Amino acid sequence: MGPKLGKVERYLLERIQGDGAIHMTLLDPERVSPEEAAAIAKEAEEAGTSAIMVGGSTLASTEELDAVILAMREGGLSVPIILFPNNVTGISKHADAIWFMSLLNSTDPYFLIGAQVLGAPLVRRLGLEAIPMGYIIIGYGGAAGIIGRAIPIPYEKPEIAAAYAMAAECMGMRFVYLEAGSGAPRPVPEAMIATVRRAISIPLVVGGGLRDGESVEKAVRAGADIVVTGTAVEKSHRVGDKIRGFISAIKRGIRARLARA
Ligand code: 1GP
Repeated sequence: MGPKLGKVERYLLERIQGDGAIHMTLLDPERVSPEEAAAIAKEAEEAGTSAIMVGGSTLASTEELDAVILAMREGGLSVPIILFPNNVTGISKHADAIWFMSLLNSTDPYFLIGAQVLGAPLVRRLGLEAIPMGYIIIGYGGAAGIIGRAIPIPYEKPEIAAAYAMAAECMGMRFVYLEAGSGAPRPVPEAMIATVRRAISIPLVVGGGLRDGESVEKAVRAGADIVVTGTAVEKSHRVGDKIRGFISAIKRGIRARLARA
């Protein structure tokens, strides 16, 4: 008997199966106002993004988080809103689900299990769907790496990233996220994505520093099932065009993957 999957997780798996790989839009309540978030999310949904992730490495205000999510809801969003928490303050009752994650290469037990212990009773009480995920910081790492006290895995050590990903799968986590850090000058390298992809059978999420179609295509070609973009979308004046560009890149990446198989 397998685990009973929630609605959002089933939806993600179905979309990955149907499209080959999917795009998610990340919005940070410290970088966008509720009004901006609502407008970006709506445009992103119309352009084909599969879900909106909400969170940020230094987010401290649950009020700001709630306001952003409520504004998106009022805008009539139909794709799921998934929390991407940096801490217990990243939990909102207005979301559809939460990436219930452990920062596997943190040196601080708080980010491995401490915050999760504090947050789990609230997640349960609110009835939030928890999607277990192993979170691994790569290379640059950005604010997530510093706040999470990670020892980032060097870009040229894919086998170490694969070992972490295998450990995540062996521990029962159902997604693995390779995170180069928001705004990373260099995204997770293709060779690392490919090595991790071969090492696990659960879906692989890749994010950090993906700012153009070419980097998204490469990530998907190498084996990413979900690509996450935050900065590129937040900074764009034409969100719809930007996301459509990413989705075309995903399709090219899938075609290249299939052609190789
Ligand atoms: C950060 O992976 C995400 O947590 C997104 O990074 O802002 O560089 O797109 P960007």
